[in-house]
Formats: sequence, C-alpha cells, structure tokens
Amino acid sequence: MSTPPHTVDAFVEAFLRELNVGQGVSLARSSVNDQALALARTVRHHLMARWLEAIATQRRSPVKAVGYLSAEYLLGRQLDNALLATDLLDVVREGLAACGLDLDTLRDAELEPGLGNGGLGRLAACFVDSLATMNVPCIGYGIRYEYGIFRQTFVDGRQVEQPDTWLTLGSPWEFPHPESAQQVDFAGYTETYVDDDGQERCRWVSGWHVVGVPYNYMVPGYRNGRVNTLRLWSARATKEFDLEIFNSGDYADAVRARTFAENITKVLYPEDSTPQGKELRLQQQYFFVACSLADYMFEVLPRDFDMTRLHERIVFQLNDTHPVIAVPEMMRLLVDVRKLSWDDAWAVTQKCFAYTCHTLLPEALEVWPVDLIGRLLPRHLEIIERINAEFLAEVRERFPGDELRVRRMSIISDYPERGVRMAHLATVAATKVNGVAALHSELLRDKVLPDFSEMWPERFTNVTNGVTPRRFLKQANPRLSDLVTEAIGDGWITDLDQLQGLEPLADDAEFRARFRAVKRSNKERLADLLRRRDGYELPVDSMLDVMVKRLHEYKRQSLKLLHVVSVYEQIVSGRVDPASVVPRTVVFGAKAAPGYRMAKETIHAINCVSAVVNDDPAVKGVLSVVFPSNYNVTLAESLIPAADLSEQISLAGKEASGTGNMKLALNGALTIGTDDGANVEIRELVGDDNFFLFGMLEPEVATLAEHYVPSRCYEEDDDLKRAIDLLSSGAFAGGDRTAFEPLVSNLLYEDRFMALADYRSYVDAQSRVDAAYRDPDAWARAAILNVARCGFFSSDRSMRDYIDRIWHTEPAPAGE
Ligand code: 26V
Repeated sequence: MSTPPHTVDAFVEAFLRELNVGQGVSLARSSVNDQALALARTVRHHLMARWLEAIATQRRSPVKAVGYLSAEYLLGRQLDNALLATDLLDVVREGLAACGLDLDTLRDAELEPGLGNGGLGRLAACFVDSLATMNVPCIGYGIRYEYGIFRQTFVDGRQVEQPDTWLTLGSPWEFPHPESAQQVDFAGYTETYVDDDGQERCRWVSGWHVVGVPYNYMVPGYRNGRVNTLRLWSARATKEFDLEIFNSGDYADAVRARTFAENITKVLYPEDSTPQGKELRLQQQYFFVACSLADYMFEVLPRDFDMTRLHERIVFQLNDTHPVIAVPEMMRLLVDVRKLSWDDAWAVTQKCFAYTCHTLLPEALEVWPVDLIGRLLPRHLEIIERINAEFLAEVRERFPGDELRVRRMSIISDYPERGVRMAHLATVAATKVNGVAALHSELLRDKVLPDFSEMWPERFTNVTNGVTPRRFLKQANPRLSDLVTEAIGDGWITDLDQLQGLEPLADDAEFRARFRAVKRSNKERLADLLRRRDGYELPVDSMLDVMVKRLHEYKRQSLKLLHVVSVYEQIVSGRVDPASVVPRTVVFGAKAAPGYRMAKETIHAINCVSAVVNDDPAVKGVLSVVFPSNYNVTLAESLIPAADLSEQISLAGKEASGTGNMKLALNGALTIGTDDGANVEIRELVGDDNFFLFGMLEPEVATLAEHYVPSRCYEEDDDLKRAIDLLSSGAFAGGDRTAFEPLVSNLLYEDRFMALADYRSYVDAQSRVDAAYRDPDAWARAAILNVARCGFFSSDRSMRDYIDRIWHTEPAPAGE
C-alpha cells in the first residue's frame, strides 16, 4: 500500500470516490455529514500505509515500547490533527472549494471524542501525540466509551446533563478488530490443583465473562511518517454465552445478557476526583487492563516469548490509580497462565510498571472495598494479599517494632472498612512513582506517601506535565503560529525551546503591534463563534479574562465570582466611576460532576450573576460575564488563543499541576495565579514581572488550616462583605434571598478551600492586572515574553523526561 499523491486533483478524485462508493451518495445529494465522513476517509488514506508499516515493525522489532494505560483519552477533533500531520490543509481546502464545499463547515460537523473528564484525559492525548512525533513506539490502551463526557446544557442557569452520542453518525477515525478480541473473566472462585509436573497450582474458575473488541485509532506523528496506535476496548457478550441461552429457548434473557456485557463500556464516569466505589467502575478498570495486558503479552509479542524478559520489551505507565489492577493481573498471567514461579513473576512485574499520581486530595485516592474485589476478582484479591504480606514483612524488617507504620503503609486498610488502597499497591509495584509538577511531586513524597519515600527514596521522581504545541499552538492559533514562524522559522513545532528566539522581539514595537493584531483577530473569531453558538455579544475591545477548567471547590471559581461581584458592586453603588475601570469580559467554562452539589450551585450563581451584569446599563462596555455551556477541547481551541488573562487560582497545595495554565501562557495570556501546581514553574520561567502572583503559600495554608474562621474575613474586609451581602440580597435572583444560600453559607462557615482568606490578596492582584493592561504596549511585551519562555511546557519535553528518568526506551524510526 502506498500513500496517495499530495495534489488537488488526486484529492478531489479520491474524495468523490469516497462519497460515491463509501457513503453511497452523489455530491449533489450528499449531506454535510456524508461529506465530512468522506473527507475523513480520504484524509486517513494518507496515514494508512505508514500505520500498517509501524504496526508490522512493532511486531518484528525488539525495541522496547511504552504501553500507556489510561481509562481516559480526551482526544478532541481528529480531522484537523490529521490534516496537520499530513500537511494536507491547503490541498484539501482548495479541493473542497473546487467541489463547491467549505472546509470549515465540514470541520464543524465532527463531534469530538470526549473520552475523558479533564486534565488527566487530555494529558494522555498530548502524551501519545508527542511520542508519535518523537518516533517512540507506544501503544495507548484505553476504553471506547459509547457515551463520553456528558453534554452540558443550562436550563434556568442550572446545569442539565445530556448524553454524549458521539458515535451515532459514525466515527470514521476508528477501526474495529473483532478478530483480535480478548476474553475477560469475572467473579467465580479459585481452587488449587496439581498440574502435569506434580506442582500444586492455583486457578480461577470464573462465573461469567465478556469479550473486549479493540478499536484502533491512528496517532500520527507530526510530518515524520510515523503513526502509532491507540487501542480502545469495547465490551461485547460472548458468542458461546449467547448461544447457550438462546438454545435454552430464553431469547429475552439472551438479549438481556448482551446488554449486561455491553454496559461495561457504555459510559464514562463523569466524576473526577471523588471515586464512588461503584462496581461497574471496577469492572471497567479490570476489563480494559485485562484486554490490554493479554493483547501485548500474547498478541504483540511472539507466542513463545520468554516472559522473564518482558521488561525488556514493554513498560506500562499507570495513568493514576485507575489501571492499577493491572499489577495483580500481570502476576496472574505470569504465575497461573505462564507458570512462572511467584518470585520470578514478581521480579518482572516490578520492572514493568511505573505509576503517575495526579492528585493531592486524599478523597481522590481510590480505595476498593475488599469484599467487592473478592466477589468480582477473587484470584486478584489473593494475589494482592500475598503481595501485601510480603511487602509488610519487608517493612517490619526495615523498621522493627513500628506497627503503626505497618498499618499506615499496608495495601489493605482496615478502616472505615477493609479496602485495597490502589495508590499503595501501585507504589509497591512500580519502578518509579511520579508527580506531575515540581511542587506536586514534593508534596506527594512528603505528605501523601511519606512512609514510602522514606523506604524507597530513589523510587520517587517528578515529571512536569506538558501540552502538545501541534494542537494547542499550531492548530488552535494559526495566526500566532504564522507570526512566530515568520520570525524564527518553524522548528518550534517539534522543538518548542526555539520560542526563546522571540525574546528580543518583545522589544520590537512593530512585532508587538502585530502580536496585538493577532490577539484581536482571535477575539473576533471567538466573538463570531459565541454569537452563533450561545447568542453572546463578546466585546472585542475589552480584556478577555478566562477561567476554564472542571468545576471544583479547590479550583475556586467562587473566588473569581466574588471578584466579579465586587467590581459590579463598586460601580452600581457609585463608589467607583465606570469610566475609570478597565473594560473586562470574564469567561467561565466548566462542567460539574452531576452529583457534586456545591459545584452545581456555583454554576447556577455564575449564570445568575452573568444575566444581571450583562443586562445592566450601569456596567455596559465595562464588565460582562459569559459562560458558554459545554466547555470541551473544541471550545478550548477557540477560547485559549483569544485570552488576555489566565485565571489559575486554586488553593496552594491542591492543584497537582494544571495544563490549561500552560496552554494559555503559551498563547500569550498573562497568568494571575497562586503558588500552586505548575504555576510555580511558569512563574519561574516567565519571570515575576510577567505573572500576577497572589495568595497564601502552601505552608501558610497548612498553618491557617488549624484555626481558620472564614466569617472573620467577611467581617474584616468591607469589599468582601459588600460582595457577599449583594450575592445574598436577591439582586441576582429576582429578589430571591435564598437562591445562593447553600453557596454563601458554605463560604462563610466552611470554606474548605479558603477562598475568603485569599480574597484580599486576589482583588489587589486584579488591580495590578488592570494597571498593567492600561499600557497596551507593556502588556504585549509581557505576553510575548510568556510565549517565548514557555517552551519548557511542551509535552515533547515531558516525554523526554519520562524516557530518560523512567522508561529508558529509545526512539525507533518507523520502518526500521
Ligand atoms: C478520578 C476519578 C474518580 C472516579 C471516577 C472517575 C475519575 C476520573 C478521574 C479521576 C482523577 C482525577 C485526577 C485528575 O484529573 N487530576 C488532574 O490531572 C492533571 C494532569 O496531570 C493535572 O494537571 C491536574 O492538576 C489534576 O487535577
């Protein structure tokens, strides 16, 4: 198979053929969806030959690969990415125009695969992009959810969730491979038996099983001819299972059985950070991990591969605790199936896994009830118990007589119920454990897993997150990309440190003017979109102040809202002359977990404030608040390039890293932020003068936590008091004084994340922002320096760090 020619004529011919033969319609009678599907199929032909080559090479070559295990991949739209990787954009635009079609219309027809909740899933997508671009062999393993993250709508300002039916019109980017299906067992019991050579062994007699069908996605490297694979598993009922029940005559039961099996990959859990301990979630985790390990160990590797050398061929990266059940699964495959001794199997297993932790919130660490694991995965529970027994023996040997420590470190907790602490299991099994930003890795070592880091200090490391410059600069911000490329060439696309070459241009008045023109035109593009999409009128002359991320109390959208209410209150009360205020448009984008009450109350409050503020002539042209619904990767790609100010205002010590902070800074937004997550490194790199720091530092937070009384902040700060009083007055709720009661009481009497404690420092920092924005030239200079100094935050650099410090893999040019 060869790659088709890069010419307009060849494209048009191939596109029309896809439309006629693939979709079965003529151009004249085709719908936009027909056209979009045919276009996707035409483009993917350009990647196909390379892909097949890479897959064949992977099987032949002895080069070590990365198996990225992640329950989430937040991919975003595929078409643009494929056009970029294949350098087909101009050919396609021209070819479509020749057919009387518009590329942008077809682009908009694509529904993004939203197979993730937020940062963690998007990070996985950035990482596989970088590995392909860096020519590193990697298979991304995950779950093909039939329904991804819910579509958010607002009804009377409140969030209402709609199912995400991304597959209904067909997904041209996936390739099912039913012939490579894997069987996955559940439940039943274990028994011992004596095998052929007289050895007593254990086996698992399962209660029921399903099959996993892989769907392959192409992960193209940037113009390097490499295409890696993302393999997402979908659950089906087994044929035998079906047949048995069909034969017994109970047709309805047979159909029900099928639904039961297919439920496993039906829907992405929209919770991020508070695990619910739901059985189906554990089924999902085991399902995809069992499929993935069997796939690599028994399908990708030769059948007779010597498993004591497995670590020479693969390292599985555990993206948070979600795939950690892979550890006992690998032990089961090696000991029960491949008949290795326990010690040999454990020696290999310990070399095959590395673990990334993505949180600092204790409630986000998964603990599965022992009863549940015992019921669903009885063999795995036995294996976990043995791993734990041997591990605790090691702890007792190292720290004799320290039984408190033994209890703290145990993989199995006793309280509040017997549970398997997945983070402990991961840490015990992994070669390396990493946090996702410098501060986070430090806190992970010293506060979350201190006993472990004392025992194995060399096991702990940091890899600061990164984002792919292909999607988040080149693709999302073509105007800035062109300006940058004109100035320093296009090497930055795969070597983001080259952005440093822009530094001198920050002092060039003409370059600054052009930079400002780019920002403005990005705002106009966003204004067009929000007008069509949400009916908002975005004032393109004002400062665009952007807070986009999941809704969480620790991220403190409520603090941003208090600032908005303060500014509004000062103007309407006449204490501040609107003519003296720097015009701002505040943009929120956030989904709340459907069961997270306070998060949903916050959304409601933001929408209510927005409605009143936007409608009040007293602040017209000075303050507006927009909250487009359904923030997702596609919307991010339009919002981020237009932003002037990036809000990164989590309570210090709570945001593991953040990656939106990196995307915004890279696109020339200045950050107002706390000393938290990757903000710390952003500020170090861009410099204090080009970053608005505020708020308590992490150690201060820890100290204040011992005696924090939020209502005192309210009593002692007039502006804060006025803002909260206005919120409670009913002014934003048609006179209803109870509308925001839960939110306001929470702030006044609980405030777990200390929004009120940081209020004064935050609004003061916002005044510094206003002052800086008044000087457009100085602002542009600072924004350019942000771009120039953010090369470090490329996910290519993150991948380098993983390779050097954790995986020890090598690039392997495709086809070799
Ligand atoms: C937890 C759970 C719990 C059960 C249901 C589904 C689910 C899904 C995800 C999670 C983990 C949330 C952890 C997470 O997303 N952390 C974020 O990771 C980003 C990438 O490292 C990082 O930038 C953010 O700071 C961090 O909050």
